[in-house]
Amino acid sequence: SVGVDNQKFCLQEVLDTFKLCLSENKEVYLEHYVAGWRGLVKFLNSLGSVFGFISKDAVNKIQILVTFLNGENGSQYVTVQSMVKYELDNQLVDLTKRGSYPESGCRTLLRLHRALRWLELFLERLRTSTEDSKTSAMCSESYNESLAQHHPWAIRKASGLAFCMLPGRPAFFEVMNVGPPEQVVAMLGEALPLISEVYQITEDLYAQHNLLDLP
Ligand code: 1PZ
Repeated sequence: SVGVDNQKFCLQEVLDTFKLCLSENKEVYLEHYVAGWRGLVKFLNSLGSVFGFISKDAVNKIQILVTFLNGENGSQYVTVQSMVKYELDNQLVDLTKRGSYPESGCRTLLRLHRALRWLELFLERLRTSTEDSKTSAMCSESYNESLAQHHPWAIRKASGLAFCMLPGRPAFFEVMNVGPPEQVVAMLGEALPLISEVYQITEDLYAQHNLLDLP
């Protein structure tokens, strides 16, 4: 029910979407990957408008991928594996500098993939946090260990300011709408291995094809 607006938001449903991402032979379904991100963006929006510049970029990237999925070559975009093969075989990716394909599926998904690493680190910190832990600190530590390495100074600065506006841990757990803190912790403990697996499979695929630094 991700994306159904007349229903109360629940982060568990969003994280469950990542369960659907993996096929039997461990390929990543783009449709569910994108649905997972849609749900996360919805969650981000519910935290306040200061995160608008972040969700705007995520929405833009989601939209690029959805357009490929629904386009005439949509059948090539069913999984991340088939997308990579199709775009590389047909030279649809700018490999070293921006050129004719500034919005390839491969480079667009790579941005979300890097953000998924941030999510993994952040949720793990959240899971093991205590009542007096600061969400802003957990968020910026996770960011510095992941996405920040790919962002220029201005974006790092803006992100740092936005993190300061995050609600405290109790309010943050409330917005997740999962239940009491123990239940949040249990839910995260279940969701995280799946998110890690989706991340690792994508990471290995991109590494194997030398795509981890796409412009
Ligand atoms: C709960 C707090 C949310 C914190 C989210 C942490 C991520 C901060 C990311 C800041 C992104 C700033 C806006 C745009 C950045 C783009 O330049 C880059 C690179 O794309 P390019 O310019 O090469 O096209 N975009 C990204 O790195 C993708 C960022 C997606 C972030 C999605 C966050 C979803 C958060 C879910 C919250 C549970």
